Amino acid sequence: MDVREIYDAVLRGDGTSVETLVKQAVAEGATPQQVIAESLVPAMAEVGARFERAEFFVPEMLIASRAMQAGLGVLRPLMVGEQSTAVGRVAMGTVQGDMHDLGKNLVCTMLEGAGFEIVDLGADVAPEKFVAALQQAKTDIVGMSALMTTTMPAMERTMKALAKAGLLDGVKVLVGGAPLSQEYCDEIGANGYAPDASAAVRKASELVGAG
Ligand code: B1M
Repeated sequence: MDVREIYDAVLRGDGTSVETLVKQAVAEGATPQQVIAESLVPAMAEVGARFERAEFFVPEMLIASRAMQAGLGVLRPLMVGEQSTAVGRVAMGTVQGDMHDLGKNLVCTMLEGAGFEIVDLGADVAPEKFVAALQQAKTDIVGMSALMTTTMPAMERTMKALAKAGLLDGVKVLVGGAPLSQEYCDEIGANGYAPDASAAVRKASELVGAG
């Protein structure tokens, strides 16, 4: 099967076809990573490009993202292994004001696949919610995702809230999301930046000393 068919189905926002085609691709020997890298992620990049050209609007972006999520739903069980002892515990959320959660979900799935235990705080996570999550249970890493330049400052606010609550000792902060950079990571005092989900796994392993 041509992975292009999955790409086209995501662009059409046809979740049912995406689900069927992803199952078919896997049955024919494609790896989850291949399907993600060669069809799902490029399709969302094209959705973004069409949005910028005013060919797509928010509803089209939304149905395309649901279609991609349907594909990820098929792949998730194949990527998440059964490990008896966790490599580390990660509390992960998309920062305040930001509803984009596909990338964060993908990072969570890949981390789980690599043996991390995930506490998924969801999207639009206020600094206080990150603080409360860390006060509730010890985590090795706090992961923050931001997809918009306008929500990047929420990462800095969260860093400050964590520092004020005395929670930055013994926990590493990992950040990521399309508009971020290593420079921004350094600027806000986070411990690691990853441009994509595979890099997030490498960086998280490094941060807990397992890399
Ligand atoms: Co929005 N959106 N969106 N959107 N959207 C972007 C981000 C945008 C770049 C589109 C564009 O203009 N080209 C633009 C932001 C511009 C800016 O920076 N200021 C934008 C805008 C403007 C908006 C709205 C304001 C539109 C409006 O209402 N007028 C609005 C904002 C809502 C809000 O958050 N408050 C909005 C809404 C939406 C939808 C709800 C419709 C939908 C999101 C659905 C969802 O996530 N459940 C949506 C979508 C789908 C997109 C695009 C098209 C695709 C994002 C995506 O899911 N990509 C996006 C354009 C684009 O990115 N080209 C766009 C696929 C995903 C797998 O990749 O999220 O980059 P990504 O994650 C990667 C890496 O970034 C990294 O690893 C992931 C996997 O490899 N990564 C991490 C991410 N988090 C990480 C964390 C880590 C490490 C790595 O460690 C912790």
